[in-house]
Parts: sequence; C-alpha cells; structure tokens
Amino acid sequence: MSTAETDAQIINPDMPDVPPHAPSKINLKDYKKPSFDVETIDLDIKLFETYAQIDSVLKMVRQTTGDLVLFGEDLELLMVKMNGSQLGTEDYQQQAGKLTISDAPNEVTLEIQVRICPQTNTALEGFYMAGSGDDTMFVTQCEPEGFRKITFYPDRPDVLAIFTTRLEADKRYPTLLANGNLVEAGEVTDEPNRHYAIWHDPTNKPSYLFACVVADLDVLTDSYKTSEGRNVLLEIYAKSADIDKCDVGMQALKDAMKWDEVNYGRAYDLDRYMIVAVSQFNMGAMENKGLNIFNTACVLSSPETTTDARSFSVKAIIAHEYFHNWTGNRITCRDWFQLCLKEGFTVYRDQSFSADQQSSAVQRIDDVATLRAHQFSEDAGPLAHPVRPESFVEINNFYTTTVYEKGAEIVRMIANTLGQEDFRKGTDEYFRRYDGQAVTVEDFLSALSITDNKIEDFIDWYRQPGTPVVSGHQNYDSATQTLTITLSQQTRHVSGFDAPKPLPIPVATALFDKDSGNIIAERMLLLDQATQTFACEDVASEPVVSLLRDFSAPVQLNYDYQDEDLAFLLTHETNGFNRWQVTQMLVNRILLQGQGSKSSPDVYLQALAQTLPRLAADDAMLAARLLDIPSAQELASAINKNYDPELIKAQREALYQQVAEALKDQWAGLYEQLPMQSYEDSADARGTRALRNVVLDMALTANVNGAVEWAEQQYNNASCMTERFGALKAMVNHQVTNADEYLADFYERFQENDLVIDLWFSVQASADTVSTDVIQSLLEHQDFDWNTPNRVRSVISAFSSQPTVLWTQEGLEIYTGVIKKLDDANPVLASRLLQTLARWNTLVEPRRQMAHNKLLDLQKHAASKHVIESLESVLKA
Ligand code: 0A1
Ligand code: ZN
Repeated sequence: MSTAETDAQIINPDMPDVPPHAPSKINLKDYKKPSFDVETIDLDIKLFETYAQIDSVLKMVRQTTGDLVLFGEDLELLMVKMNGSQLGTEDYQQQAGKLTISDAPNEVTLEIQVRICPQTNTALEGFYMAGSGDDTMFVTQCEPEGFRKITFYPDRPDVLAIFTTRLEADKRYPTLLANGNLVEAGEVTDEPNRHYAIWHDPTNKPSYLFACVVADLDVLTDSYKTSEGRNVLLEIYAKSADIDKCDVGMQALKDAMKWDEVNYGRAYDLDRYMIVAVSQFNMGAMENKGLNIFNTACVLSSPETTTDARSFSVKAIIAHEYFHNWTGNRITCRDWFQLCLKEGFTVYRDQSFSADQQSSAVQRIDDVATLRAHQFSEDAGPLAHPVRPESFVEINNFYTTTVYEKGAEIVRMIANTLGQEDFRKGTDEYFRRYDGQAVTVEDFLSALSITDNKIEDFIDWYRQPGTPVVSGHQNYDSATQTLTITLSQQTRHVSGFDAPKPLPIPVATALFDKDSGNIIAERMLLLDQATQTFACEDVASEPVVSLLRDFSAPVQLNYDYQDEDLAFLLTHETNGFNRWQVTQMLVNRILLQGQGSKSSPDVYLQALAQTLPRLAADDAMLAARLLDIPSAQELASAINKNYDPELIKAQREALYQQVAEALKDQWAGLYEQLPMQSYEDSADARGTRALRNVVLDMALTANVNGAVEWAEQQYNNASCMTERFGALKAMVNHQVTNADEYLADFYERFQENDLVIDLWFSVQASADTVSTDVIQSLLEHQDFDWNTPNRVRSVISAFSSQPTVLWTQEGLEIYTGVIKKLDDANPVLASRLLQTLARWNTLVEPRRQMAHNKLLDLQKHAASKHVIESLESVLKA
C-alpha cells in the first residue's frame, strides 16, 4: 500500500475550514430539526501505515423540507454517490465544514469515500494515534463533534442511527473493537498480514457515541447478570504492563451496574460492555455506547501506584460513564446546548453512588469544595454562563464546571424538594417517556413534575448565570416565643444576560437549643422571592440557627452569625458535612478580613482543639477534612478587586502555622494513633491514611521533634502510594534536607510508570516553594511530552495552583507560551488551560496590567476558534 501521502494531500483544498479569525456563533433559538434522518450507516474503516480510508453507506430519509447537510472537517473526499450515481462537484456545495446537497429526493442512499490521517492527528478528536514508535494504538473521540473528522455525516446529537462497523488493519494490531456486538472476524483475502472485524450496534445512537479501537492490548474479563436476566460480558482492555491495574475498575463497574438497578431501576441493555485505557486523552473518559474509552489516569489503579484519592475517583468515573448509558445514551440531548441534561444528571448520579461507597458527609464535603473552588470562581468571572448556554462558537469550550457541577446541584435541589419517592416516580417517568429520543431540559423538568408542578420553576436555574448570594438575619420575640428568619437573595447581573430574577432556593434549616445543644425544629425554607420572612412559633428561647444544611443550594451564604454561634454549631451539628461547613465559614471570616469579615482565630482554634481528638478516633477522614484551609484559588474566588496573591498566601500560611502550633502537643500522639498497617481498601483504612498525611504535614509545620524522621520512615516503609506520596509531598513542601534524594528515589522506582511520573512532575510543579526556573526545567525534562495531555497538566495545571508564581511576568510568559504552543496542535487542551487565567481582572496592580498585556499578546497569535472564543470572553472582563 502506498505510503507516499503527505499531510497536505489529506487536507482537501476544496473544503476550507471556517476562517479562524471570523468564528461564527450558534444560537439555541435558531434550532431546527434536521431535514434528513439516518436509518443505518455502514462504516468500513481501513487503517494503513500513513492514513486511513473510510467508506460509508448512509440510508437517509427526509423528515422536513430543506437541503441535505453533512458535516466534515480535515477530510479528503475521494468519492460521493447518491442512489447509485456518482456526484460531481457541481452536484453539491462544499463550504465551511459542510457538504450540502440541494433538492435531494426523499429517500437517499449515499456512498462516501474519504481519506484521513490519524497518524498526524494531535488534536485527539476524531480517529487518532496514541503513543509513539513501536508502541502505538488508534482510538476515536467523537463527542462533541469529532465524528465529522472521520467522515461526512449529519454529525448532530438529534440524528440517531444504527451503526455497523467493519475495521481492517495490520495484524500488528490484534485488538479491533467497535460499538455493539462482534458479528464476524477473520483474515483479509490475499493480504496475509491484514485482518478485519465487523461489529453491529443494535441501538439507535447519535454519531458522538461512535467509537472504535485498533490496538494491541490485553484484556481483563468478567461477567454480570442483570436484574432482567441478561448475561453481560465485561472487558477492560489495557497495555499488558497495566492489565494488573484493572481490578478496581472492574469491581466499580459491577457495583455501578447493580446500583443503577437498585436506585433507578435501570439495567444494562447489550451483551457486552468494554472499557479501553488510552494514555493520550483530552478529558477523563468517554461514554461511547458499549465501548467506553478512558484516560489511563481514570481507569488504572493499584495500591502501589495510585493514591487513595485517585483510586476513589477511578471508581466514580467508571460509574459516571456507566450511568450515561441511560442518562445520555438511551436518552440523549437534542442539541449541544442541552449538554447539562446528560452531564448534570449523570454527575448527580455518580455523586450519589460515591456517597454510598464512603462516608456521605465526606463525599458531600469533597463535592462542595470542588464546586466552591472552581464553579463559584467561573460564575464570578468573565466566563460565567448559564448551565444551559444560549450561544457558543465552539462547544468544546462549554465542558465546564458550571454545566457539570452546577448542573448536578440543580438536580440535587429538585431531588431534595421532591423527596426520594417522588423523585423516583419522576425519573421513572423520564425514562419511560423519552427512551430512545433526543430531548431538552424542558422535557426533563416536565417528567420530573408529574407529582409537583413547581419543579418546572427550576428552569430559571438553567437560564441564569451567576451564584446567588443569600443574606439573612434573625429576630427573636420572647413575648410571643416567635423566631423570624429574614432571607434575601441577590445575583450579580452578568453582562449580556437579562437582569437576574429570584430563583427557587431551598434552604435546609435547623434550630438548635442553646442549653441542651439539641435540634428543636427542622424545616426546608423555600426562598423564591427577593426577600422573605419565615416565622417559627413556640420557640421557648432564642436558638442557634443552622442554615443551608448539606449545602441545600449552590449559593453563597451571608448570615449574621457571631463567631460563638459558629463554634457552637461546630460542636453540636449532627452531621459531618455541616460541621465542616461551619469550620469553613470560620476560616473564611478569618482569612478574608480585608473583604469585610471580622473574626479572630481564637474561637476557631479552640473549637478545633476540642473537636479533633475524639473525631480522629471516630472518623479519621472527617477529622482530616476539618483541618482543611481553603486553597489559595478558592479564597481568591471570593475577591473581586485588588486581589494580592502574596498577601493571601501569607495570611493562609500564617493561619496554617497557627493551627499547627496551637495543636502542637497533639500531633505526636495522633501520629502514633494512626500506625501504618498492611494495605486495605476500606473507608477506615483510607481515613487513617488521609489523617496521617495531614498530621505529618502539621507536625513538620510546627517543627515537632522527630517529624522529619517520621516522614522518612513513612516514605521508606510505605505499603502504598498514599503513604509514600504523602511523605514525599510533605518533604518537598517543607524543603527538608533530603527532599531531593527522595525525589530522585521516587523517579528511579517508578520511571516505567507514566502515571506515577505524572505525580513526580506535579509534586514539584505545585510545591509551595516552586519557582519559574523549576517549571522551565520540568518542561525541558527528557520525560516531558507535549503530546500527552496528562503530562502537560502535571506541570502546567499543577503550577497554576501557585498564584504567587503564576501571576508574575515570568510565570505568565511560561503559561501563555504553553497555550501558544498547543493552540494549533491541541486546541481543546489549549483553550481549557487558558480558562484558568479568567480572573486576571481582579488582580492588584501592577500584576493586573501585566496579565492584561500578556493576554493581549496571546490574542495576536491565537489561531484556533477554541482559543479565540475563550480569549474574547476572558478579555471582556
Ligand atoms: N462525555 C464525557 C466527557 C468528554 C467530553 C469531551 C471529550 O473530548 C473532547 C471527551 C470526554 C463525560 O462526561 O464523561
Ligand atoms: Zn459525563
């Protein structure tokens, strides 16, 4: 087979891309049904040394009037036939990524032949090669609009079709996978080195869920019998060196399958469920029908190489992708504006699954901490957008924490408002009504409203950007024994959107008796006007009010508390989440003094000293979380003007030091109470390891005698990565004398394992003491690889967690340099990295001006529509 094709030849000169400097906007209000449906598509994908040839046969039927439109990008069109006749260039128009046939008959069979080049596809969208040299594999990524990089097709989520896929490749790649069931496999006639496999997917699906894999992989096999009696073959494919790290994922898959049957009555519908691990992937994982493709970081797990936190998120991501089979695949989105329909609901489902696998308080703490650090910050800055956006240039820019995490919070509010039973009735109705369809957020709310039509009011949460601020105070009248709580809500007006309206905000509330410390009343207050007063009668004496329990709505709470009230709640609140929430309020009041807060650390330190010893014994994981001080980034998200990274860092470190010293006498005892034992993957064992790492870091901060030796011993005698990495991180952050030797040892031990070497990069790049010189040398390290997003993130995203270094001339030079470098090669990654710089406008001068100049300079070089759109938003700050 010819190997002479060049890049230039595979780009069809007749089909220019949308010019990069004039990206056009797509609006939700312009949605139109497609003129043609696709009933079946037969794909034949032949992979050769330097290119792939794709032959497709599409059976299409007219739905409405209008042109027949196919999308295609970076394709070399070799042939197109309609109903058996070859079309000439005069029979269709090719422009701006579209191939349009006017006046097509009502029933059309299209035969299309194109050529693509997966070997040079660095964008990791469409069909691409991962790896290098002798160690390569080929995978697809089609969500949201990657299928159009494989062949011409009506690549939109409301076009559902039955796919049959034939794959043909050199036998060097024995693994040939596609969606559905394997129908046939064998050798190619007259080509002894080539083989093929044919797969048929019996379910109707949109093109974004298409997947195929051509590789040389080992497989871990298992099975699951569904509640409907179907025997499902479960397979996880990975490189042979990694196959021993697939058991955690397999168990999580079976747990998730069972969980969905029990909690939502949803069983799996095919005979086979496959997961494939790939080292080069832009995101975490992808829910392609029956053939999930996973970033290795999100599926591989072993005690020796994976921290507990990572391993836990492996389970959550496996569950997330599995849950998409119903929420996303069987019921899909009508258009990409409805992305939150599948993502918000699926995140809510995976969070609920994870809450059943560990302490539900800790799960809620972690979910809320992520929301506050990332989503609140997005909502407070120039990238703020509604959970369901109304327009976009590049949909890849909207895989955001607002769509995912705030989307999940809306579903949670609805679930809590309805209560378990009615929520289940609503979701049953949703699955019954819309199975096999592509639907909208309105459809979702209408199904959930069958028991309570107020649920439809939640639509405004999907339409309105910005985090509501709920403020309030209380009044107690001892004569009438009445407590009144006044609450008001305010959402900032984000430019480009309508003036904000009051939203329905469920505020979970409890009244605590000051003397006994017991709860005397519990209520869910529904704040749905600008200001409202709620009266509680028969209250014998003024209680302490606990609000927004379990974080019942994604809002910022500004209640008129005294520090003593918060200290009281820290001791008496009945669930761990609420106790954590109270400590976070106290810490924020201490650290954000300049922003109108007013607390001294004494109350907080005293409350911690009292709570910690017992909690450490009862629930070590929760004790570890109570010692959390919000990250510099989370603190920054609450500051809208004159943000001084040095000042926040200094204040944060000072408070950390104060905690470490105030409890100095406790660290040695606690560390001893938490001995290292042989590895176990239980909630208790994970809690012990988490708290031990926090205690070690505190002890090093307070200069406790012998703490350096504890760290060294923990590193040397570690039974798992959580212990070893915890010790290494503490030694690096505290710059202990031998830290470099331990870093070298870590590298030596794990140099064959890319995911562990990612940890090695990130521990250095995110160190409290990092400098731009260190970052530069990491970027020049022999193991740094621009083509592997995990490696890029292990340095660049890690480094952005240090605002004092990021927001400097040199820091920004490096950071924007990376974006420039990736803009052309991998625009999805470049644009996501850029979004981290969104809050430049809040910086104190001269940092603000400097950041502005760097962004303007970047704008001069911006090439992809992804980066152009993000920059335009970031700069409008
Ligand atoms: N649907 C996936 C996320 C995903 C989105 C885009 C991708 O490539 C550009 C890959 C994955 C999920 O929610 O898990
Ligand atoms: Zn998802």
